[in-house]
Amino acid sequence: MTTPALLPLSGRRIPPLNLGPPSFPHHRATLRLSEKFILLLILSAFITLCFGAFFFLPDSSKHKRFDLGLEDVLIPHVDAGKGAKNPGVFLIHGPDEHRHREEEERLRNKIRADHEKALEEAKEKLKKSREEIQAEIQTEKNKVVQEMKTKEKKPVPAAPIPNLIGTHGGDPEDNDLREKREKIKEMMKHAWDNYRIYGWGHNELRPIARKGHSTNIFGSSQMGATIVDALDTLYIMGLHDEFRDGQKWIENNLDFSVNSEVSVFEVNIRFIGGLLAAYYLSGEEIFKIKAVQLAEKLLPAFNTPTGIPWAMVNLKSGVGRNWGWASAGSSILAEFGTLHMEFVHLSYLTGNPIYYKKVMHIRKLLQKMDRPNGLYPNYLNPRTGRWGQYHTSVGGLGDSFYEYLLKAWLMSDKTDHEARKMYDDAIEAIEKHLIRKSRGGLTFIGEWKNGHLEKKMGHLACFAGGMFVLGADGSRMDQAGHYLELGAEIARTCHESYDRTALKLGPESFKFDGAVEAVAVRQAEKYYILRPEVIETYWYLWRFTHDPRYREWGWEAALAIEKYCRVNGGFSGVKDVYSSTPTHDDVQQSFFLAETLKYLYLLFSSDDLLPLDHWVFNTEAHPLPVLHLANTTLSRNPAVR
Ligand code: DMJ
Repeated sequence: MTTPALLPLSGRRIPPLNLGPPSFPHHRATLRLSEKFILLLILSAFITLCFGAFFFLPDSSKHKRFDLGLEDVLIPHVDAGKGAKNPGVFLIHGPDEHRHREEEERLRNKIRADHEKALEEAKEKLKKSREEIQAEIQTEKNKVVQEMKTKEKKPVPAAPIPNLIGTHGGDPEDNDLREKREKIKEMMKHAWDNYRIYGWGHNELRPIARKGHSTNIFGSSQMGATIVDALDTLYIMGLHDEFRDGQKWIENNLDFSVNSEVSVFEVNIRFIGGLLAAYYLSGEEIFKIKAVQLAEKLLPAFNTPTGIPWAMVNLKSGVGRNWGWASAGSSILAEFGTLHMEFVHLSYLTGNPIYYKKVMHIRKLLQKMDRPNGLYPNYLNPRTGRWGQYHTSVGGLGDSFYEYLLKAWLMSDKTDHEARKMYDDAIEAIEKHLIRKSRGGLTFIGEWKNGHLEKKMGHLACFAGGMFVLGADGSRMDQAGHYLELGAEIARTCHESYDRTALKLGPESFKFDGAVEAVAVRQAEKYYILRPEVIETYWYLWRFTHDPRYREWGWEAALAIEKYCRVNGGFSGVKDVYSSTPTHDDVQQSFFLAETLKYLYLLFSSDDLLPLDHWVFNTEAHPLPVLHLANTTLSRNPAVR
């Protein structure tokens, strides 16, 4: 799902990029150089003062040292027997007096020596040039940073790696397919190489301006979203040098202790999903460690009266809040409902049930709520636990919630029956109230708004074709045939939305209104931002039916992307798919590398690459292995994984 925050329409201002070095919470590391210099001067003046004052101290023979058994203290020599007010003051008389005098002298000498040494050191420091002092401070800073990094890399307890089948290969059977697959790989190289040159470390790339790009979903810091999102695609395409390059960047630079407010959903699907997939595919521990570190930073988002997380959380302070545009301060269904897969894997890998508990709590709460017409509204207030506006969609704001119900069941090796039931109930209501056939015979999924069906379908909703076929097996009353058919109809409609444009690329959303069918009407809906959903559906349809039309349609889309979206500095979205002279939006979205190119590559590979009975793709196309366990195991006994 993508919330309007991702869209240029949202009107939200993008926070300025933080181009400075990463900030660390350690106080010493954050002192500025000039402050250090001043402190040093004050310190040396203070030491000089103490040293001078030492010679003006009153005769210390009037003091006696007394061991209280806890620590050494100096006490005044007064006669407690004559009206002493202080019960803590004691007298020492007799033969011990000489010994105490000697001890006192020894201490005095030691203090004098320490002061002299400190003074010498301070003088030495002041002899140094400003540059030398700065260099010393920098070395000290680096040491602190290094120490913190080592501390952060604490290992995560080992969990048995599930059955990983089909992480390599997928060589297609004939030459034509092999060439197509190679072409997709070349497109990936072009996207990656340009990001590597012009946007490295930034979240995304501006391929025309040839510089980094970001949006508010990633907060204000450079978190290398494209690197993390692209890793598993690089891996399965066999681009191992590029993969290692990305890994190194993650090892040395990916830092979550930043004062930055991010989208919990986006960071979960792109970063945690991407890191977990990279971990499972490559076995490199660093990805698991980083995924767990990040997940810990997201947990404060769940501190709401209901346990429904905020949409955004500040990674440093843990303060959460919701999007200003969301109905009545609500959290978004597709955001808080798209955490399950990643969080269950986190509990599995760490043995810590907290992640599992958080997402199961959301599920239980949703189960208890009344649903108008059996439909889930897109908005839920995390303070009151009440629905916001009655708006239901299978596109933006709702989409991946339904996807994750199905995938929770699939990734539990089909044992999470509760999730399957919720999925079946939800799609029955959707079919009844939202899915219609146009006059021209195109099946579409509309949007339900306050009791009214809007005959508009978003590009995002096109993913549902794939979802219906993926969920066909195991459907209620064995309606597998029906759902295969429904998935195929959605694929056809979405293909039509591409075919009816000048560029053969689909608009952001399209209408079914009288004579208008599968065409965008408003100018603001005519853009294509390299989205994957239609190609994703072609791929699922291909896997389940092997009907060659899906490979043909996928190839049409690939050629159109190559022709109209490719620029010298990467790939860009286009502003109007109905205009034969495209204007570029100058953004190479990270999901283009994570999803669009991955689904295309898989479409021209054989089915033994990431087989669907062993892998479940998260909503950002990051493959996670099926876990062979009962879903209750994680909460009841974390030791048994
Ligand atoms: C991706 O980030 C994910 O697929 C998400 O679920 C929906 N939107 C984008 C791509 O369009």
